[in-house]
Amino acid sequence: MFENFNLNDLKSIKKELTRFMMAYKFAVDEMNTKINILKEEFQYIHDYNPIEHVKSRLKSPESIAKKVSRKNMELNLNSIKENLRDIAGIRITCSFISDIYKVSEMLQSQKDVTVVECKDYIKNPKPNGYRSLHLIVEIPIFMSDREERIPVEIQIRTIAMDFWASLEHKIFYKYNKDVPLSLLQELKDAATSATELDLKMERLNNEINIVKEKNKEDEVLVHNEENPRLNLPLAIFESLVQQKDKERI
Ligand code: 0O2
Repeated sequence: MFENFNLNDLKSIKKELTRFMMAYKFAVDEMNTKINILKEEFQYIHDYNPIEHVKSRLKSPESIAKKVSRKNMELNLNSIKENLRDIAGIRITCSFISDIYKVSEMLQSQKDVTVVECKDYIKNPKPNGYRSLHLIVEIPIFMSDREERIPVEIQIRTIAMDFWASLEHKIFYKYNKDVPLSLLQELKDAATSATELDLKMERLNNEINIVKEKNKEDEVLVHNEENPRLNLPLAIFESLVQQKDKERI
């Protein structure tokens, strides 16, 4: 198949393809680092974690080729980079709808993150009931000889939205995209139930938070083994308190 090609040309194409895919892998790595930092910081500072799970994936070269042909795009790296913005994908699952917007805000406000597109399928669900917040962002990747801005698709959803989307995806493929009408209706009903569950859980969580805030007022601010969040050495803690006192004068 490659007999008409020069070996050096083939080697250079292989190298170009590897570099192309590697840039997306680095973008996923960098996004995962950003998300892990937010997760850890939130846990330490607010004693609470808005992110339940994170999954990431790189589209395989085979799926890229299929999508290029399905969308009638030109099969070259420039066109792929311009038109396929979900080669690097991250899915973040949160417990509550408000957490989705918090996480999205925190990511969007980072200086090196440029938001290219935001689709809010939570405020405007798809007709089949699909809900999720989709962002396409671009982040810079620094390599030995160049900097590239790479697009990453971020899907942020609740556990209930994720449960629904995975099942819908499985059914869609099981029936080879020709799902019986009755099943589509049941899926739509399930999406409504998932929305109701999300809203109910959010309400309950808000009530719990009010009680938590009230209890916090009574929290004893000392070095305390039951409260590792405040596990600062007493001397540092005292010195910081004195400093604050001085600043107030
Ligand atoms: P995969 O394998 O999950 O990546 P485009 O991304 O250009 O093809 P579109 O419609 O503009 O098309 O993008 P959109 O609406 O942002 O959706 C992109 C991704 O969201 C999909 O990726 C799915 O992962 C998910 N998604 C969108 N709609 C649905 C839905 O109705 N059900 C489920 N289960 N997932 C959905 P891909 O490329 O389809 O596949």
